[in-house]
Amino acid sequence: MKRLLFLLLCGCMGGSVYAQQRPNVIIIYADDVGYGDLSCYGATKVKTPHIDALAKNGIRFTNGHTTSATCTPSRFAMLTGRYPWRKTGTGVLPGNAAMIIPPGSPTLASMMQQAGYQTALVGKWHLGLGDGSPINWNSDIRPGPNDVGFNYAFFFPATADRVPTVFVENQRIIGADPNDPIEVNYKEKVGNEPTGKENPELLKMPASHGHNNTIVNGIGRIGWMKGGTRARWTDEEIAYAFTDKAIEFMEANRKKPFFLCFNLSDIHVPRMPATAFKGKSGLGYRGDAILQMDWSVGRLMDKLRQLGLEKNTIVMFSSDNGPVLDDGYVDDAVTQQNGHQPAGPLRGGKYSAFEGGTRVPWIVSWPGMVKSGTSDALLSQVDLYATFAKLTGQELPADAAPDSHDLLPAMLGKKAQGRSWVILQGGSLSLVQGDWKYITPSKGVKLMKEVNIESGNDEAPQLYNLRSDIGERQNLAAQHPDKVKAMAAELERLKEAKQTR
Ligand code: NG6
Ligand code: CA
Repeated sequence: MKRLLFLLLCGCMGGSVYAQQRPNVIIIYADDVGYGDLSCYGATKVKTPHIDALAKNGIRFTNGHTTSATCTPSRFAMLTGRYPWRKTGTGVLPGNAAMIIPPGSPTLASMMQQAGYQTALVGKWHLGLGDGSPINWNSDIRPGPNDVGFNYAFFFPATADRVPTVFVENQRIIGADPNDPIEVNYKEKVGNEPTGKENPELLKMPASHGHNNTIVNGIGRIGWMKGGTRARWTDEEIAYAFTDKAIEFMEANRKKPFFLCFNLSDIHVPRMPATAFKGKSGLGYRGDAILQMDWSVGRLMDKLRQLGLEKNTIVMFSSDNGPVLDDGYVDDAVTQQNGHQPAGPLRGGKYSAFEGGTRVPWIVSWPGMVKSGTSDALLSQVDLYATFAKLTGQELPADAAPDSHDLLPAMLGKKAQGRSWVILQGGSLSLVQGDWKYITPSKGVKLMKEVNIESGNDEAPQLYNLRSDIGERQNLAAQHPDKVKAMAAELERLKEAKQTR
């Protein structure tokens, strides 16, 4: 039945019918990549040929959004189809946090599983592990990605700058050693290894703020760990490790439909790319990490071609939040910025309520099925759940994905319009309706001065016309009090509603 629905859908879309198999889906989800960080989005100081090729053969969206200006909430929304601010505890998580998606609850991945897909998570997780009791890192770690819809998972628990700095395959840490048990703590130091605070002379890359706890691979981290000496990663190999695992999964599942979430660590801090990329961009390690990210995308695409799957695979590329130059390490992103504009024409960046926080690159390629081009349809990553449910011919159960809209026609370029409205989170919440954006007044978040990003949070209401002022320079709230009132009321109504689909 599901298969039939899918075939019917293909028929309706007017393309050739891919009767041989449902399309594979790969979501390449980069970390902290801004709207202006790719050459296909206007970057001139750095070149991203492999991602540009995806854009050239697919659709490049100019109004695609994360739900939030940081990682954990954006990832939560993408997997659950639910706005993260509906649930407490969905902010940036420490590396020993409990999993914030209840095991067994419906997710984008479990929905794809039900449609008969083999599902995998490869890369960054950052949605917590375990049930809230202290995690025993030396035995099976559960619940985790396998309990929310992923058949296979190869990941690190939080971020590259947070302990534990280890890879987990399904439930086990790779290289774990019972004679050297791992302990993790976010409150106080454990073990007697040097920390960035006590022994800054041991660092190969100094911290600019924070990141001064346990030193791993010459880099100070957030949080303390001891043990697991053989399990710890070398930052320079992270991109290789993830890319290799993604490719292994594609090879092993080439005969089945597969769904791969490839969550790159690039270009999040600490930026410590492989030797092959160090110094190659002229923009410091941040630019080098962009080259490394592009290389990972290129390897995946090569593999798809080799496996003969390029025609029957939807590849999407996006990012989890906007860009930041100094996110805590002295890595020359600032001193070698060299005119590069990571948010392109947008104001703000990571953490910000301005467009730089949530408007991100978003490319969809499906050779033969989507016509190449550009689209300014308004999309949110919270919509992927309902959109891929439609693609695979599935009804959403009543309790699933309450905020997810089916945007399949827009995502495949059959329709110019996407959503008519969306809620964005960057400290305070914003409502976008058509051309207008209203940012709720709030005391808001205070960003460290080194981060040097405008939070966009203000105690006065803000109203911008994004069509005429994409850089959000002119606050029109005073000129349009009625619009401010109406949008504030609508935002309240949408917040109160349990479901917005
Ligand atoms: C911040 C970290 C930053 C980064 C961020 C999460 C400090 C001073 N800053 O608290 O480095 O890790 O959290 O980034 O610790 S995210 O992309 O995962 O949301
Ligand atoms: Ca991020």
